[in-house]
Amino acid sequence: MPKKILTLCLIHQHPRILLGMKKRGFGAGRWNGFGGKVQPGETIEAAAKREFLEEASVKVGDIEKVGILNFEFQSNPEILECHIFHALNFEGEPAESDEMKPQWFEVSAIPFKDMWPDDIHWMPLFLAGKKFTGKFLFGKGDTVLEVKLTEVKML
Ligand code: 6U4
Repeated sequence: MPKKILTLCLIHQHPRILLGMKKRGFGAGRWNGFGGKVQPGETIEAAAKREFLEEASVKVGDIEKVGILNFEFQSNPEILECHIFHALNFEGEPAESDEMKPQWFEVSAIPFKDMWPDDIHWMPLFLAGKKFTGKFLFGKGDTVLEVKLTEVKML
């Protein structure tokens, strides 16, 4: 089964979180963290930092891996393995790019209805500083058909 490694990196400075509106490509029209595909020869951490810089002009410093989620689609045999990071510090003012329009949200007002439908499941763990692994199966129209989510001590 082919597998694609993706990164997703979020800045959470309580009580706010930085999200970006994806303007094109996979997941366009949804608010999300920042990230993308890991390039050949690149570490997953390096990819997470590169994507944040490309997408929002933000230079993240220390990042911590907090989750690994597999996204599977009924209509496509390719599995997306998404590595989720919490950025502990950063430099620069978030700025719009061709791909993303960044915006700060209060954590009490995260726009889940305009996000990937898995986010509402794992975001509470993320916001609570927990680590997790899991698997989501998507059907037609990105409906969630199956959820497996486990809190873990280490990744
Ligand atoms: P390019 O090559 O830039 O056009 P694109 O197809 O836009 O790539 P890319 O590389 O930006 O995709 O990667 C998709 C991003 O969406 C990654 O940060 C991971 C994230 N993502 C994918 N599925 C997700 C899901 N179910 N839930 C979620 N984020 C997801 O929260």
